Amino acid sequence: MSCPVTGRATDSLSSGSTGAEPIVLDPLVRDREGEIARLRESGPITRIDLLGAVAFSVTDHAEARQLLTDPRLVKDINRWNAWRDRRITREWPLIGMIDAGRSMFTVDGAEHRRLRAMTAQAVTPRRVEGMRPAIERITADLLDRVAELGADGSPVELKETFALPLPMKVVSELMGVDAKDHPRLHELYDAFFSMLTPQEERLAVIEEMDVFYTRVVAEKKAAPGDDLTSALILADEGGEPLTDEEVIGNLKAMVAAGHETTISLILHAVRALLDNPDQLALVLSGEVGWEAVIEETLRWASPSTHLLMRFATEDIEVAGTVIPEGEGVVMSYAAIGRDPAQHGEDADRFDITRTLPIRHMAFGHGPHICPGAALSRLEAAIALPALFERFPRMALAVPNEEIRNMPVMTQNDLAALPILIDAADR
Ligand code: PLO
Repeated sequence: MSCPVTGRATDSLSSGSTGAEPIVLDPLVRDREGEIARLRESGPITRIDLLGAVAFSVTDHAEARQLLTDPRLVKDINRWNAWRDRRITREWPLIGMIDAGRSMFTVDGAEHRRLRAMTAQAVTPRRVEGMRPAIERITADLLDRVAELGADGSPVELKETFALPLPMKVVSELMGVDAKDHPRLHELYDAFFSMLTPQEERLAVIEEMDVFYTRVVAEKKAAPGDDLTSALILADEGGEPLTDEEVIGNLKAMVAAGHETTISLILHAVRALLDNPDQLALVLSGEVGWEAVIEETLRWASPSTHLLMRFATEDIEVAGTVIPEGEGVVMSYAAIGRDPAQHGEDADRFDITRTLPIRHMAFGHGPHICPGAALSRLEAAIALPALFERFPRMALAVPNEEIRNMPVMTQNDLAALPILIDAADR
């Protein structure tokens, strides 16, 4: 059998790590649970092969926590041996995750603090609370549409109708992106993340995104609005305003992160609850709160599967392994969330009755910890109860086992989630 993306043999895909051989990750994510289990078995630091790029994967909570505050690991792609030696080029399908322009996502240290400060301040828990009315309105409108589509008893695809449009609308209100551009942005992100997209097309998609966001920033410069992009342009705190490239980079990062990850959180929470009716009953009766659902979903079904990538600026010894200078390090959050040393022997089980706070690391840790965490939690805390209050007899329209992941290596992205809004005999 050969891999549809690279044409290389895929026999090793199912066999896992043998001795010093890296674990070859499947670009089509046909067995996500199996892959997480193999990573966990060969952790805490193991080698993975991502479409021809071999990197160190961190699979355990404690080691991840330690490395995420280690200044010897940096985001600068020019510190990667494989990139410097041209073994990895723009032809590599995952390059857009790393070589993504200058933004808070790609720089470190004092520069990073400067790029991140304003954005992070705009999405503190207190500030995002101000977005509640807007999120409630968006949610209610989308639910009206879901109700309409499902009124005759036919299945409704919850990703397309609810989980996908919601985060894009919210992050666009925040950043000042026009609603007419949402359909094209959805297509661009789908093509960007899918490993089935031919690389030539992906590079064109990246180019189109750059052109798009460059235009948004130019428009905001000409006519500033009441949005975070305009605020980033106008900010001159400390006398050092952000450059155009930096504003564009931050805008790109906010929209991409706000969109892709929150879809995943909402869909996986719905799916897990519908697949565990006993747990759903606890939520609907008020015995367990939505916060527990959200935090357990983040732990058990982390939206980020593998976060690419950091690079060792010198040899780093961790848990008896040496990560040599110039090697890449991936945070495998899907595996980290399942660490029994952190979450107990039943870490593989979805269980909303775990004691809060669940100390997961789905938002990362250290200087790059997700600045949008409060916003995504608020979106989920509004969307999920609204959905289940509106459709208390909702059910999966297909068996849980038939729900597939997208062919996306880095994100926990479902292809679709068909539901029945009123299944009398759930
Ligand atoms: C997506 C392409 C953009 O042009 C640049 C970018 C910035 C932030 C990244 C995002 C990309 C991919 C998804 C990421 C996000 C930050 C958080 C999010 C990695 C590369 C997660 C956790 O999945």
